[in-house]
Amino acid sequence: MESTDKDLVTIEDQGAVVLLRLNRPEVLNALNMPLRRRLAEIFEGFTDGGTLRAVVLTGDEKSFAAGADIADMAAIGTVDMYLRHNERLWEAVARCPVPVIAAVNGFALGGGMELAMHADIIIAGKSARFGQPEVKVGIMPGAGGTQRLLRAVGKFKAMRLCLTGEMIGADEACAMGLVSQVVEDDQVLAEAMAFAGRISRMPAIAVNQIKEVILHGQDAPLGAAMALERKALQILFSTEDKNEGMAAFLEKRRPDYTGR
Ligand code: CO8
Repeated sequence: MESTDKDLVTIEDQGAVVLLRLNRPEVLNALNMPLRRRLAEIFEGFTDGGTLRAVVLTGDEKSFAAGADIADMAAIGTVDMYLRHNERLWEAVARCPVPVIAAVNGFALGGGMELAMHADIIIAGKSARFGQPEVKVGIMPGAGGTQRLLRAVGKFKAMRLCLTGEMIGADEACAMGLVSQVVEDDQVLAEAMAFAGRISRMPAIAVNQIKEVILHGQDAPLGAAMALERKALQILFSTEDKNEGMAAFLEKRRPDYTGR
């Protein structure tokens, strides 16, 4: 049977957690336009307030994603690149209201590393390889590979990776702040799903507020970011889950959260 754009990302809906797998193994999950459009379409469908609590995004055992599809970019010029409005597709992933966990085995390069950096948590296998090799093909990162990376690891590490295009291993990526946790290669998905499961049992509005405040706060001046944090905390004082969480603690029982 002929594959369609729908097959480029497979979806396992497990209720509270949705698992998305990039599915172009023949090119190490290189991100062509149909795949990125499909990913954006899926992420646009994610809203809070329903049953969804976390998203796990993965590739396969050989590659998370080896970057934007070079064959797809080789022949296009500035106007075509502009008219693609790639930023709109990436924005859909960035705006996901619930935590996104990237489960990375193998290569996370170029646009693939940028996609991983759109996630809130990155869990990597020991053999995973990270890099921004765009400079080696005459371009540069364009979906956060300079800016999200800068914020994650600081100027000097970001410069090293972007200017040389060299790949680094998972342990080094973790040490520099690019990865949340390194596990055995065959444990990556299980660990990411377990992590998503843990988050899904937390009070949902608190989880969403934490994500929002960390992401918006990192780009704001400290005073404004602290005010944002304070306001978000104050909002949580009117949730049912705050009452339930504190009551459960005082009554020495497990909380039963409703997400309200
Ligand atoms: N694009 C297209 N095809 C690719 C890509 C890619 N990024 N990566 C791998 N492939 C293909 C190969 O061409 C090959 O296809 P074929 O079998 O038909 O020859 C197949 O995948 C397997 O790859 P290799 O044979 O090269 O496998 P190796 O294990 O020898 O090497 C590497 C693996 C090191 C990952 C190597 O494939 C490689 O260097 N790939 C390119 C990595 C790269 O440069 N990525 C950055 C691309 S540029 C980018 O991401 C720009 C982002 C800009 C922002 C986003 C806006 C769109």
